[in-house]
This record gives sequence, structure tokens and C-alpha cells, in this order.
Amino acid sequence: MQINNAYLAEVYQKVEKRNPGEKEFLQAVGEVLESLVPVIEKRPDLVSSGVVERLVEPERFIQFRVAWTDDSGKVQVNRGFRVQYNSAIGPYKGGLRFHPSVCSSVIKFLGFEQIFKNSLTGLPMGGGKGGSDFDPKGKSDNEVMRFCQAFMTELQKYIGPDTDVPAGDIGVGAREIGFLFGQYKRIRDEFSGVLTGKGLTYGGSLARTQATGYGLCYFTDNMLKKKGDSFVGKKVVISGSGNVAIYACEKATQLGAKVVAMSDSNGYVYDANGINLAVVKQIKEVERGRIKEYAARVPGAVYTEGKGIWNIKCDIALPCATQNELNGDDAKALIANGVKYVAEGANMPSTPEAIELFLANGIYFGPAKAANAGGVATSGLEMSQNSMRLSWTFEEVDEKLCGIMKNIFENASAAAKEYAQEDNLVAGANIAGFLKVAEAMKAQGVL
Ligand code: NDP
Ligand code: 2IT
Repeated sequence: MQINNAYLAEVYQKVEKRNPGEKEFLQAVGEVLESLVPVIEKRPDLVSSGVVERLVEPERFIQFRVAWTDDSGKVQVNRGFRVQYNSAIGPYKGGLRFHPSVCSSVIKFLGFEQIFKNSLTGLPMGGGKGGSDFDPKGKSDNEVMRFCQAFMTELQKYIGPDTDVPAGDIGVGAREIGFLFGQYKRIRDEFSGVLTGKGLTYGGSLARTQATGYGLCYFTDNMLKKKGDSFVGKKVVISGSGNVAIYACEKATQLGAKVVAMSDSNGYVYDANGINLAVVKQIKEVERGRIKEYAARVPGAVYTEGKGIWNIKCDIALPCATQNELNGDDAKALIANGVKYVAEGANMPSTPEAIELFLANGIYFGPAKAANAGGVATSGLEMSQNSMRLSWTFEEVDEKLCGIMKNIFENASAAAKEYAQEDNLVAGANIAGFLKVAEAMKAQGVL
């Protein structure tokens, strides 16, 4: 990382000093500040109004104890978080992650990224994120319910449909959102759009389940079209096999590509015939099983334990699992195998070294905050439907999602063209996302 501007370098040093050892958070802040150099050079007003110093410091950071009882009667204690990062352009908005790796650095990096992503959607949503180091894997439905109820009993003090609207992320899907929503309703005695990603019977939006993965492919399709290219006949590798990965696979396949590999935290499957998504959905969405089982069910598919999915030859790589899952060596392997497009479904899946290699080698790269914004954008559409007390059809939501992803691509490309190089969507997404929030912060005074 190189921040070639004295003011921004100083802001970064202060962030480092205030948040020692928080490596994911510092990585996310460093990348954005690096992109903002050309903007800050043109806009002394943003320096004098202290927008950047204020933006890097969360408005509020909440940490709390979550105590619950497991099926054997033993008391368990987890740590809960919510960062309410920035509310300049709307109520705090962002998912909840339940994963053992959750800590303040991870929550802050995700909340910080969310500010720019939500701004890019064009919808009025501020940035927030939350979660817990609770691991839903291997827990019974009753244990997950008791945990969610205990978690929400504390979280409900800080959220509301016009204040802060959480949703899902890793480890938080339809089941968890249902339990969280029920507990909020019970305590507050109010039926509202306080969470998104809700079930269709109680206020959820059609197409929210599909939105992040579909949106990622719509974004990638815009990248392909820009190069006079398309998904048709392309070989695609997708990491992960959760919500984002599954619906990325579905849409990429619908658009004419062949997805040849998917993974989970244990290993990956390669299927030269193209992934049979019905099998993946049965294993992951119904049985909550491991991707390894795919190879036992689909003739010709091969399972490999461990990392290594990025050694598979492909035209398009879509990392959809977790942060820093694709490092410099992985990027080199992809480039050596002729990859042409990389677009991020996960949040910050590529390390800074990997991104540098992609940009330096002319690989067209779609960064997370632009490419995976379809999920939160559709959450924004769920909020609108809840406020209006009506619901749109799948086709209406999907069409709006497609339009939003096109706008994000065009706005990021335009900002990249003005301040960096047109194909540098990292700079473009950071700058376009930042400018809207910065103008709003400036207009609202020093807060
Ligand atoms: P899920 O919990 O549905 O799936 C996560 C997938 O990633 C699983 O296959 C999981 O494997 C794998 N994974 C998680 N952590 C690790 C790890 N440490 N190492 C290797 N593999 C891992 O989550 P989502 O699909 O919702 O989220 C995936 C990514 O997309 C995250 O980065 C999330 O922040 C991002 N995202 C999600 C959005 C959404 O709407 N859901 C919106 C925008 C971004 P295993 O089961 O073995 O843990
Ligand atoms: O990272 C993300 O954008 C999400 N997990 C979705 C957030 C949301 O509020 O829908």
C-alpha cells in the first residue's frame, strides 16, 4: 500500500495508532485512502471539513455478552458486536456474521466497506455491520434459536427500521433471520422492517435470496460487455458454496457459462461437466452438509481437500467465500492459467498483493464493494416494500437489481476515468462511493 499524500498518510497513521493489530480493518482503510489521493488533491474543501478523519472513525461501536444454554444444559458465552459506522446518507445498514473468526477488526472492516458499497447502490443507506464469534456449524436448530434470542435481546436496544437495519452474512441465513425477527417483535411489540432477508411469509422480498449472486453476475456481465465479450462458453471457478456462491453459479450458468468448481472451508470439487447446482443446493441448503459429498453423488466429479481452487484453469474467477481467501500466489496461478476477469462476491477476498497483480497484468477486476452490492441493494428494495406495505414480483425486483448493478458499473467506470484509469474499478468504486457520502457529511456539518 502506498498513500502518496501527506494528509491521507497522516490520517492512516492515526487509524493505525488507534486500532493496533486490527489487520483486516487497516487493510480496508488503507485501500480506500490510497484510492482517494487524486480526489483529495482536487478537493481542499473535503480536507478542511475533516471528512476523511471523521469517516474512518465509527459513529458508534457496540460490544456485548451473549449468554445462552446449549442442549446439554451447559452455559455458553459468546461475544456480540454491532458497528454503526456512518449514517450520513441513511440509516445504518449491513449484515450480521456468525463465525468463530468474528472479532472487532473483522466487524470494523466490514462496516467500513459497507459505507461505500451502500452509497454505490444509489439507495439511502448508511453503513453498519455486526455479528458474533458464535459458530452455527454443528448446533441444533434449538441451540441456534436460543443463541439468536439471546443475541437479539441485547441488539434490539440499538436498532430499528429507521435507525439501523441488520441482515444476513456468513452463518446468518433465513433460519437465523427468522429467529432474530421473532425475538425483536416479541420484545418491542412491533412488526416492522427492522431486518432484511426475511422469509416471504413475513415481509421478505422476492429475489433477496438470489440477489448477491445474481447481482455479481450482472456486474460481471457489464464488465464482459465492455470488452465485447459475454458469459457464453466461459469456464468459471467459484469459491464457497453458501448463499452468494450458489446464486452466482445459478446465474452464470443461465447466462451460458460453465461453472467447473466450488468449495467450502474444507476443500473443493471439480466437475468438468459443469456443476450440478441441484446437488449443491440439496447438500448445502437442505442438509447443511459438506461440499465433499458432491463427489460421492455426481459421477466424474473430483474432491480435493484443502485450499487450491485457484489452481484450476478458468476464464472468470468469482471468489465468494471470505476475506483474504485469494492471495498473491493464487493470483499468479490464475494469471498463468489465462484468467481474464475476476469479480468479488465475498467481501475483500483478494489480498492487496493479489489485486496489484491483477491490475498490473491487465486482468479486468471487479472489486467487492461494487460487484457484491446487489445483496444490500435488494435489502434496500425490501425496506422500500416494507415501508409501502406492499410487495413487488420477482421480475420487478430482479429488473431493478439488474439496473442498479449497471449503474454501479457505469458510475465506478466514470469515476475511474476521471481520477485514475477507466478500467481501474478499485479506484472507481472507492471514489464514487466516497464522494456521495463526503458531500452529505460536509452538508450536515461537523458531527
Ligand atoms: P454463507 O455462510 O452462506 O457461505 C459462506 C461460504 O464461504 C461457505 O461455503 C463457507 O464454507 C465459506 N467460508 C466461510 N468462511 C470461510 C473461511 N474462513 N475459509 C474458507 N471458506 C470459508 O455466507 P454468504 O454466502 O452469505 O457470504 C459469503 C461472502 O459473501 C462473505 O464474504 C460475505 O461477507 C459476502 N457477502 C454476502 C452477502 C449476502 O447477501 N449474503 C452480500 C455481500 C457480500 P464453510 O461452510 O465450510 O464455512
Ligand atoms: O456484505 C453485505 O453487503 C451483506 N452481507 C448484505 C447486507 C444487507 O444489509 O443486506
